[in-house]
Amino acid sequence: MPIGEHDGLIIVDVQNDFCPGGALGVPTGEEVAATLSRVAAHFAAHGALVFATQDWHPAGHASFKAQRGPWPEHCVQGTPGAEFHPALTLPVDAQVVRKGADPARDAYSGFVDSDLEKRLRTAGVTRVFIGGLATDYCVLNTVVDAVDNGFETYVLLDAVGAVDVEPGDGQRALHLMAGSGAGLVEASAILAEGQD
Ligand code: VGL
Ligand code: ZN
Repeated sequence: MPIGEHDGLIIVDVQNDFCPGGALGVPTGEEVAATLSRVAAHFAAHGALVFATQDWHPAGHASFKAQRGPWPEHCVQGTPGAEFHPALTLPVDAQVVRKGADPARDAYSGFVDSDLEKRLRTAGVTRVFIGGLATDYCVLNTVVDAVDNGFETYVLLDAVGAVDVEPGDGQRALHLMAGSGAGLVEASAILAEGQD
């Protein structure tokens, strides 16, 4: 699948807290980071922009267990857990989009309480490819919102990883994304383009 200047890559929440050793570690987090680094370089080399979202909660966020939310404390602004995983290498002109900063409500989707949609439109992006963490929460919600906002949307099957609170959550999320109108593609197929 050839990548061009109207394409955008959205890398969702590839942060230490969603990788092994983190508060909500996805077992394959580091592989996802490495794969997305290669995909990001490929996009940059083909004139396509890269956006990276960052879950960015204030201390005492409503989604934390201490506040009767569903999650352990994670991705607190300015802490190591909120930093991008060291295996994620972004192009110099990548745009970072922070979300989840409202203390009172959660924002799984990169499009909620952020200017991601405006940034994509400003850049002339019409087609988006989405990978990252976690398949069953922030990837799912970002993908569904991208479709709802009218972007031609693809999920990078081999560049996502699930929290799987219940076994099968990640697989169910992929079915929901496909059902919402997103396409499913392998990052490896994009990277193979133009290499023979
Ligand atoms: C996420 C749970 C809580 C995610 C963020 O990035 O998928 N999951 N906050
Ligand atoms: Zn969060």
